[in-house]
Amino acid sequence: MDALLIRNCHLATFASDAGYGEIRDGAVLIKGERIAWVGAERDLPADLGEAEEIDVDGGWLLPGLIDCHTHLVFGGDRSHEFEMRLNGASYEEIARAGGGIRSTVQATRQADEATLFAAGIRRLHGMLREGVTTVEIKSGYGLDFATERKMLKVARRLGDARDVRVKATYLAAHALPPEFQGRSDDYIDACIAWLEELSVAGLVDAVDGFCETIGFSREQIEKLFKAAKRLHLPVKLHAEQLSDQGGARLTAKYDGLSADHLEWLDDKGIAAMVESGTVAVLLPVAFYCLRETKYPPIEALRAAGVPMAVSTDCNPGTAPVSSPLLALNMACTLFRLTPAEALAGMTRHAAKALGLQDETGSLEVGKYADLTLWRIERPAELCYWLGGEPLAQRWYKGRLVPHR
Ligand code: DI6
Ligand code: FE
Repeated sequence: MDALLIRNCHLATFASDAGYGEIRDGAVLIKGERIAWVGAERDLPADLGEAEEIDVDGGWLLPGLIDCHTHLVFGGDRSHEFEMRLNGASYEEIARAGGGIRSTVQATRQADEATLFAAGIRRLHGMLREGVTTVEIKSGYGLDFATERKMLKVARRLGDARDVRVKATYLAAHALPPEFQGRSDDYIDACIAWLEELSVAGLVDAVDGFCETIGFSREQIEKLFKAAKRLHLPVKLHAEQLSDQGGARLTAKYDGLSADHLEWLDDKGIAAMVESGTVAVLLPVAFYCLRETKYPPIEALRAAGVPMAVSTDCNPGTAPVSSPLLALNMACTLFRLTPAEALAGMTRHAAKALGLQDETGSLEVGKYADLTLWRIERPAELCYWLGGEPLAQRWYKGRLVPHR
């Protein structure tokens, strides 16, 4: 088996729920696709066997970053709505007037697979350049069977085309398409029928929805979650983004992987998430772009011990961004996460938000060797510096892979 020893580095392992899990003057041994040994270099066992060695000159080694909530496959863009908002219209007003998610739906329906793939790969490159080794990609701009399938296929193809793990999430319950106007219950039934077919085709890893006054009710989402459970698919939810709908509680009831956004989350929601082990996914770029003033209850989540993940939410409406490092900065600057919390939120806790906690997200023996090497003096720099391309190398499943 191929063995590789990375030495002369500092490690932020994120091997426990607290802090960076820092090891100065560390080394990592990779065998095949997995981490075989991690620790201080002076403790390296004498009987390592044959291993290729690389000296990385005092760089910092972290787990590969995990962007656990993105909508990176879509047609068109929404810069005109950005302009409308600057002229005074609100996100809800634009949505009600047929803009918002629906305008991206129209553009995504019209785009062929090759166009969606080409646009998706450009955004994916932005993430790889900043150390991403796992990304979740949602459907939800098709809202009909053919286009939802097209989006999920493009997500799978992106994972095949680059050295990155892609998790595909079915988000047909994102908005009501015009052909179902006034018939939202019928639309949920259609979403369930399509889900059955798409999951049999192996295109779905998890099921998501938008539980909101401009999205779907708790009862409608519950019906969808029941169908997901019948198909043995995990669930997650856009919950409490614009109002308190009890979405986090509902997600917890179905042992959801994550509840995401959470600006309006209350104490009952937090208690339910503790009970079910559901991750809180924080999306500070959407908060910033919508100029929200209602903050997610960070201190209460922290006090309750709910794992907090941080993600880009890369989407054309509320988070036109493909920079995970910018999301880390905003998690600190806007939400007052510490850099250690923010980085754990894009490694360890993001893995849990995708059900991958035994596979990736920390530097621990047995996990996939998804690693990033950074030209920094300390990990906090990754949250502090805006831009700057600090990534030196990226390994995916034990292989050194391109990041540009
Ligand atoms: N909440 C969001 O922030 C994204 N979806 C959602 O349910 C925004 C999607 C969009 O505006 O295109
Ligand atoms: Fe989202």
